[in-house]
Amino acid sequence: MECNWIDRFAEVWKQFKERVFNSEVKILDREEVSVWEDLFIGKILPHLEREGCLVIAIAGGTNTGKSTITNVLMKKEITATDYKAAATKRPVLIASERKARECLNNSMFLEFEAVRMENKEEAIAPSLPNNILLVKEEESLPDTYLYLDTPDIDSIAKEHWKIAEKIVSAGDIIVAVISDSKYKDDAVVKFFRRALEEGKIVIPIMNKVERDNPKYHQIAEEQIKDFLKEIGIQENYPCFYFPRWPYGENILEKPIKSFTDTVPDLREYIHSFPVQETKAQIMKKTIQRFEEELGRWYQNIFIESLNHLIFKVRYFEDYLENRIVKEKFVPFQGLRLLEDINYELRRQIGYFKYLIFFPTHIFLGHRSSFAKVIKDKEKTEIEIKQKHRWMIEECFNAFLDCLLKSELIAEMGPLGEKINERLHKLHTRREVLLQKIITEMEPLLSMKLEWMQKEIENIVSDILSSLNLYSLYGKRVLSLLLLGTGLISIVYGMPYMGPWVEILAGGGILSSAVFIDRIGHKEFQASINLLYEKWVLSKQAELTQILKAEVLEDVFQDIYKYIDFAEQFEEEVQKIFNDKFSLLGKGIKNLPTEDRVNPREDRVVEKH
Ligand SMILES: Nc1nc2c(ncn2[C@@H]2O[C@H](COP(=O)(O)OP(=O)(O)OP(=O)(O)O)[C@@H](O)[C@H]2O)c(=O)[nH]1
Ligand SMILES: [Mg+2]
Repeated sequence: MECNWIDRFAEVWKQFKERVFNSEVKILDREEVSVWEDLFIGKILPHLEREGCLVIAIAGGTNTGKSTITNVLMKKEITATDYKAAATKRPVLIASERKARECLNNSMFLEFEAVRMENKEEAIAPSLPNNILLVKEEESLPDTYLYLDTPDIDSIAKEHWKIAEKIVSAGDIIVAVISDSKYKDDAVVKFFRRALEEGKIVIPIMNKVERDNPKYHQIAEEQIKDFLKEIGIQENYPCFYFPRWPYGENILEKPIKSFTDTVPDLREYIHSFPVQETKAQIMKKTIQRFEEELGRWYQNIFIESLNHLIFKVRYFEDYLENRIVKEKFVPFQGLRLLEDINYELRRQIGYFKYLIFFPTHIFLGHRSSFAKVIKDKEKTEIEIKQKHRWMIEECFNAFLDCLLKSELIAEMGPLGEKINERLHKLHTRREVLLQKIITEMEPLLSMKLEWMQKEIENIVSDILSSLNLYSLYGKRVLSLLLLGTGLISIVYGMPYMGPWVEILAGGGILSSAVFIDRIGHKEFQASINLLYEKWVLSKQAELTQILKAEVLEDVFQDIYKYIDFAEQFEEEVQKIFNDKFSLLGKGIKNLPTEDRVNPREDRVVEKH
């Protein structure tokens, strides 16, 4: 069998599980995972490492006689029986010396901790931990058959269900011990139906059949057929029965007969299954079932919940960026920076060149706002600082309020409660945190006027290095030619034209020159606006980043961590299973942001 993927998946799953289930916040449900995990850890993994052996699990409802039947099969009083319900508390493995040793080395039943059973009463002792598997050596058994006495599957003690499920996942042949009072119980029927779906061989045995009365024998046969129908077996199938022997009688040597004489005693029947073929056949079905269950969980639960969390996180990130920072934080508001950029531009290009480029714009916006405030530099700087602080505070408060009131968080159940707890903690230190955010943001803003001046110089250098001035030169040459032609036509006249026509034509050509000049300037200005806008956006992005790191990543830390782990897991799983199963169709969605968080179209520049 090709097993490479199994080992790789085991490693990837182990890592993911350790990270996710050890975390305080529960995002994935263990119960939902166990549907395929029991099969994987309980059956597929341990099978890989060793040559075939069949595990025969004796299972059934409370008090039906599972332990008694186990003992009869072994012809020895190995496991304790009791008249009380739910007596067997922990599973008991009975195996040859070699297999018992393997099991005690904890390499066969990975979900259990195997311990040697010193005396049979241990199986009914209530104090042992849930994950204990009691191991009893039995020299009469060959290495190829291992027997398991199990706790009841319909117990009042809930931990028994889980144990029994795990044990049945680990089993190959399940002996279904039923009694006349329990053979159609819902839990019992469901349990064996699932065992069949997993490809196990189910052998039913009706226990405590009244002896010496053919009528009861017949009733038992009908009941067992009914049971078979309930669990989904229609055809003729070997069924067994065991009489209700009187107390005190030695029943250990008694045969467990089938209803038809063609099938031997249960012990012989079990040992007649060819080990390798039976194992391979069961394994194939188990893997198939594992694939189905893993696929179902992966698609419907894992990917769904991951997408859901990513959506929520992105919702808040977008809200912070587009609804809060972009609306409330406009760096150096009131300083008319765009004009300063134009002023600086003219300085860097040189007035003469600028005059050539844009003759009609030479007098626009020619005074720097820095130059205007330079007289009262200190006061202005304090004002700028204060204004920025207010803007940052406003963003911080708005974001915190948005989180505190968010219905999206309230909808998240226990995870939402944890987030709210963190939010309230953050709320109590909001002053300190705000100060921290301001301190982080201020150096990024060039708060001093001369720093700002430097920044503007840099923006202008960027503009000049990125602009295509040649196209401007082209336009300029054209507009100058037109200008010249217009002037010549007015001053010197045009051949064969009257004076009025000359003035009109000359005026028209001059207007075209101005028109081209205006278009040139407009395009030029648009590029400046764009670069300026980029600069504003980069400052806003810096504030968004700080607020995200200090607020969102703190209160949503569990979700961020989980998404990180889950995405790594998802990537690995994709790699492992891509060619193997068609279970990973959907993947993580590239989630569109909702309308309510659509970035606003109104550009920041227009506010200036
Ligand atoms: N007389 C008689 N009693 C039986 C027979 N089989 C089981 N019992 C009794 O039924 C009771 C329960 O038997 P167990 O073998 O402990 O049943 P179990 O299914 O293992 O029960 P739990 O472990 O509690 O779920 C015990 O008191 C047994 O002695 C039988 O063939 N004849
Ligand atoms: Mg028992």
